[in-house]
Amino acid sequence: MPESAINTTGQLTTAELSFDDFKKIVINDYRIGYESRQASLIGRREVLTGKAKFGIFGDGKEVAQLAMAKVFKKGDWRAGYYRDQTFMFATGMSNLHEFFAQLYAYPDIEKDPASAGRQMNCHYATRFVDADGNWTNQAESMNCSADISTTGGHMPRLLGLAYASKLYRQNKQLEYLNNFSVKGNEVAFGTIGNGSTSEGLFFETLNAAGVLQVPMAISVWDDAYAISVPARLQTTKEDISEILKGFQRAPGTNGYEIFKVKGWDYVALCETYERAIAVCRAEHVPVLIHVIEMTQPQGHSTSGSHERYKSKERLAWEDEHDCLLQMRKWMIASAVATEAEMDEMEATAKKYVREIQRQVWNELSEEIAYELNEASRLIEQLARESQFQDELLEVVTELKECIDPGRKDVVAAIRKALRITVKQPTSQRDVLIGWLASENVKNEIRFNSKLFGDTQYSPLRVPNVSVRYYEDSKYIDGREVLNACFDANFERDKSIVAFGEDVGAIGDVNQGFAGLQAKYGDLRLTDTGIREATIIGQGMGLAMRGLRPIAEIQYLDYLLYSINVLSDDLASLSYRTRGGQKAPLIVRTRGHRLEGIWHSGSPLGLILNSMRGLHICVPRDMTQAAGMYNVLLRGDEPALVIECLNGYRLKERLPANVGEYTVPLGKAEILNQGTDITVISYGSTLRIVLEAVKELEKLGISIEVIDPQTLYPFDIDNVCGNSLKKTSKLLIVDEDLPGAASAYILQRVLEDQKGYYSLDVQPKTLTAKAHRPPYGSDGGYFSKPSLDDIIEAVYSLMNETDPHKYPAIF
Ligand SMILES: Cc1ncc(C[n+]2csc(CCOP(=O)(O)OP(=O)(O)O)c2C)c(N)n1
Ligand SMILES: [Mg+2]
Repeated sequence: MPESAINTTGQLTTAELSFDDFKKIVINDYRIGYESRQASLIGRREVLTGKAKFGIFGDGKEVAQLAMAKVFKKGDWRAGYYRDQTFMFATGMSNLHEFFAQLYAYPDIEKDPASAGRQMNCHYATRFVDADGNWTNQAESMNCSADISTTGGHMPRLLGLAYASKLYRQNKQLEYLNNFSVKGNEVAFGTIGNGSTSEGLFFETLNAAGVLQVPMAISVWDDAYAISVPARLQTTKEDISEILKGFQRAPGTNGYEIFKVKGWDYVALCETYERAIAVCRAEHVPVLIHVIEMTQPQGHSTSGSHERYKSKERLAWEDEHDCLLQMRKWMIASAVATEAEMDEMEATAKKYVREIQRQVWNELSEEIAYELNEASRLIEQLARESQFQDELLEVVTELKECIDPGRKDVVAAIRKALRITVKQPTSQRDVLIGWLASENVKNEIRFNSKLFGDTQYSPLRVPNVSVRYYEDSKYIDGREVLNACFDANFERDKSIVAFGEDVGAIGDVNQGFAGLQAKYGDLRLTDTGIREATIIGQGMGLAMRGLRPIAEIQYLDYLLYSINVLSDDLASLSYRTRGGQKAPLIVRTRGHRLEGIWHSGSPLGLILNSMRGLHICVPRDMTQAAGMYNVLLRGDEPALVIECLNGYRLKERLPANVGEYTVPLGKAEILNQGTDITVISYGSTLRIVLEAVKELEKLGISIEVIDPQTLYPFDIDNVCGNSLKKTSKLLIVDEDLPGAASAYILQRVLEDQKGYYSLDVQPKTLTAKAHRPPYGSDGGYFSKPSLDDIIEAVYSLMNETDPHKYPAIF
């Protein structure tokens, strides 16, 4: 092999490389690969013996990852999947300690910085947000966006990570953000399994990156299987790079550079990655490296054995083409090392990995043993003075007999002891209660914290600024209020960008961004293809790299096409890294009061149930919406803002401080004071509820109308619950399905805010019908809550409490 084939990760230039240096590099590579293999083998055993729950490993994929690591530089990014441990070790973004800590679900960011024990094993992430919420210097580090388990689900994020480099290179106004980019010279590396290229997200990303021409390098690890399903049933022609040939760029066209290389050929892999990444980095051309003939020495995961579905011939072929075996053979044949030297290196590596595995296991076991002993001691003390001594001692015995005990066993034992002694309060029992409370605090941090970043930069901590008007402030179209708000924010903060379908040239279909592309350029306000999932991914990647994106989904109903990215990736990011990563993406869309099955516009139940981890804003008009954008653009947490589609042309007064004033998240507002019934609604239905106020007054009924303004967070100050203390009656008006967003609101008000205790009559929800509304105004009237429905619903609650005063209407 020519020496120049090996990139030296910048330590030496190829010209300087002596054969000895070259040997050292290759031997070091092999050692990393071999240690990684040992980690896979030991990891699987740890699962089979019950110390870990589940194992999925990168065996059979080692050599390609060694080659990929050579061209991965500081400032670069990875968005990949669960096979990449060798790459993570070779780049130094992870190590064996962290590998085992995650396998054992070690709930500690020092031990498992990727997820603090929250993610299954081999789900990688580097931490780029510190404990105070500050960004670390991404240009100075190698960066790994946090993996998710859904295969192919990371591809949209990869697009955004790559797109950030394009903006950093082309938009000179961003040079001040040099903590995030080295002048746009970074590459975003993606990895994906052959089977997962069947996912729509893969193809959507592929096309978008080809259009955008971003420095994105996708490696397809092709082991010819996706669990048991062979390539024949996955991929046309059984060959992903073959069928993607139309993406290959040609003179005068955009497109990709596509490479195909065998996963056991170290030399060819090193050459291929060097060539591929050079063009990707320099020219901002996306590349696809199809790595074929990979294997799975231990099968797919610990869930089953591949002997069930692979033929004897295939298994024999895999044995022979094991990438490390092939690399070893080549090293010996090329005089890089002798067989004896290899044997010795392997024996040392084996021992080394074993030692680390034991060390990590022991550390975790000792922590738990300490807590277990403490709990046992406290329960034993309680037993001494208790009439339930035998039962309590049995709890201790059971606890001590646990094989590989966990924190759940410790806490469960204490809770059981407290149940046993519930009727015998003693001071010792109080000690136990106190100890449990302090353990609960720790366990909450370990297992339940950081759904949101919740740092000093949280949008909930953005200082309040009241809206101001000039005496002669004009009434203008609602969309112009928004437009002025965006204009002021784009002027203030150069890192804000907005993109989506029809967002650029025409300034969105309702003209909120009108004229702004002409003013700020097409790098900041940008049209995209019809590709909702990757619009969100594009925004997520940008937001992770220090930009302030507003990703627009044209209408709320189309949000479904991006819900996997919003739910799996964006909403879980803070939680799954325990605050180690953030993506303050603002998703802008419009909905409500629409007509037509795919334009019905209010699936809030779906949103609330799938996107915990995003703030959900439902402004009733554009003034409120603008105030929310002013908050969100100054905070660092992701949010969805749903504007009222039927509000863009309604007249609103232009605030004097349109880019400054805030509408705080979670602050409900009473829009009409009343005494008889509390009516909670949001978005466009509020206008109808307010119309109903007058009609109801004629009927002698006074309603208190509350707009929560944001559904997450929901009414932090208990405005709704307090209102019920006065009215004792509750109606929720919602144009979502029965039992959807209205059920969420009920839970919040009745349970969290204890509104139940104020009620005189059963609470009521008035919602749309269970089907989607048909097209046409009549269809809307008979499907969504109308003025008449609202009046009658309120009236029937009054009728229920006082039928004499309020006889039934019909
Ligand atoms: C969206 C989604 N569908 C299904 C699964 C279940 N699943 C996990 S791994 C896997 C096979 C993936 O095969 P491939 O992409 O070829 O990667 P490999 O494991 O072979 O490296 C499947 C179906 C999943 N995790 N996510
Ligand atoms: Mg596969």
